[in-house]
Amino acid sequence: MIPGLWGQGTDWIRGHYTKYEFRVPVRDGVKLHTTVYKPKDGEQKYPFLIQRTPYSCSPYGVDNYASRLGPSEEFSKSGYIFVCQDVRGRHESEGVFDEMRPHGGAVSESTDTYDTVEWLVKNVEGNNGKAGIVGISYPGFYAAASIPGAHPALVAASPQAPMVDLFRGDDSFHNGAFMLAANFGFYRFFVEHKEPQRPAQERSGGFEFGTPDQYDFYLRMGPLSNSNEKYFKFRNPYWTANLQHTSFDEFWKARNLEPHLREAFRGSGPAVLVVGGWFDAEDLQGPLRLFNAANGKGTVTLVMGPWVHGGWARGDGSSLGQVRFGVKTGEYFRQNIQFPFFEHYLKGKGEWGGMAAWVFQTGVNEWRQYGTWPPREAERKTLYFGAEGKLGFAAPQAAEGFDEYVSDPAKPVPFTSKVGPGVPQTYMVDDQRQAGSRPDVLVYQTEPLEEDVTIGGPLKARLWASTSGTDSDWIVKLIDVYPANAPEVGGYQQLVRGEPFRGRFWKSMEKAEPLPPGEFVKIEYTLPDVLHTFRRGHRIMIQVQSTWFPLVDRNPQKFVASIPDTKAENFVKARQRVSRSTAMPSGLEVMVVR
Ligand code: PG9
Repeated sequence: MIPGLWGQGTDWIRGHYTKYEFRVPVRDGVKLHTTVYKPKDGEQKYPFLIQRTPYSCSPYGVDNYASRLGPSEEFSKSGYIFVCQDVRGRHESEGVFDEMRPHGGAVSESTDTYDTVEWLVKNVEGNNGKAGIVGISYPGFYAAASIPGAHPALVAASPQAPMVDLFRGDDSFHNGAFMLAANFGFYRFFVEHKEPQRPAQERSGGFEFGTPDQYDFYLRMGPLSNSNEKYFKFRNPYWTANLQHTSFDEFWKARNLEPHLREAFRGSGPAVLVVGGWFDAEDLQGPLRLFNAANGKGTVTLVMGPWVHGGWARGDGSSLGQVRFGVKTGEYFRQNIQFPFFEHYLKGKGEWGGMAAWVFQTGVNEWRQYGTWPPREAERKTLYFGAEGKLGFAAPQAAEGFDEYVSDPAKPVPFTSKVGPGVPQTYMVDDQRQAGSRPDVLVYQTEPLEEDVTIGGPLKARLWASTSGTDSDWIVKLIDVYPANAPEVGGYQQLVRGEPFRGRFWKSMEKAEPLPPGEFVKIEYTLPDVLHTFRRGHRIMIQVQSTWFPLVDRNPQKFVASIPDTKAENFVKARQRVSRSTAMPSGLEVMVVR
């Protein structure tokens, strides 16, 4: 859900558009509630711009007008036939809802979109025979799901912060670690709204944490099993599914859109503008996965800007937390990228560059266009951990060497120093000084840089690590350290990218296996892409820790069959070691852009 969007206001919309409501029949006879706003000027033909959503096409009733239409103001002024559809099983639509409904069955989100486009083109007068689809977050997933098996009239799709694989990096799990606070908040609100017996207060998502301090709330909640016992009461099947499916099993594989996208990009289909935020705490992985699925085929452009979840749709995007971007990145995207893309493909107006990536380079604050992503000229290098907290591109020379700390699930490392409910989205650029000063966080940093260093593309953490336990989490964070004399932000340690890995998946995401206690094993995983310049005079820092709470649920550090079912007594302290020897070097592989 994207709060705080701009709006033209109902009066303006009523003056320029006429609203209709239809019940669009799809192939199995289910009828989907569909709202259509048509420009009043009947002289011209217009394309459709569709959004499909689980969050409601309210207000309902042909006389009740919305206060905003389209992804930005430019669209309603230019003239489009705006379509909003409640997806199957949500709000006014018939049928049964399924969380990220698997693709490929007799009916899917792809077939529902196909049937809708077919119906619209035939039944709504004054259309030009072309349709586009756009959406952010869950609606972004529906835009992505429209690509495989797309209707020929669907010529442009813009999935924005789409979930593509809920287990492998989107909202639910990151490398096997459960994103606790975000999902707890989301599933309090995202319930089976059609279930009649549910108390109204629960349906509206009302929930009292009883404390402003979420760290304290989740710590007192104890093991995940208590979440259902104490709060959800087993009444939210989506929350329960997250606790039942804790590996990359058939449930998650069926919901992974990636193989279907890969297949779709081999054929002809809509032009795609995939959009994501470098600092999106929810679905940063989805846009990158979608783009990578195309693998250079199809007409696909990746846009990544310095935004939180959906941040490109509202505000001017000139800053985030303490970080200033110098330019209005949100406005730039809406006016120079999103609007021209749809105008070109749906109305044949203007040019569209056809570049592979249109991305914002943080650190120097400039937009860049590349013919490939990652940029072809990027060179793979490793930032190695060294003795006494040193970090550098030279491999370690010492035959022996490691650093260690004790990880205690009873005193996990907070992911933010902010006290408050929910996940503050700015944690993605938060100051990491509070973490680095703890004894259970390892810190490695370069000397102040003599020249700018730009990193573009995915990052790969490669740790040789051991635990005295039999299961363990590893969290690797890449940080930009500002010089002590930087105005207003002296010494600021800005998180650039951080990602957890749940040790039990050291061999495969499909099957958990205990770690051999006290033995160094190789832990290797990918952190989502960045395009960031560490400026001259700054330092590059990497921190390693084993808890990141309550962003990530706690690992008991003792191997158990199911973490969400385990009891408090199984959560134990563990001694963690990270090797930095010649034979077992640890570090972060990055792609350096010249
Ligand atoms: N990114 C969102 C979400 C989807 C599924 C599970 C949890 C969160 C959303 O806000 O639509």
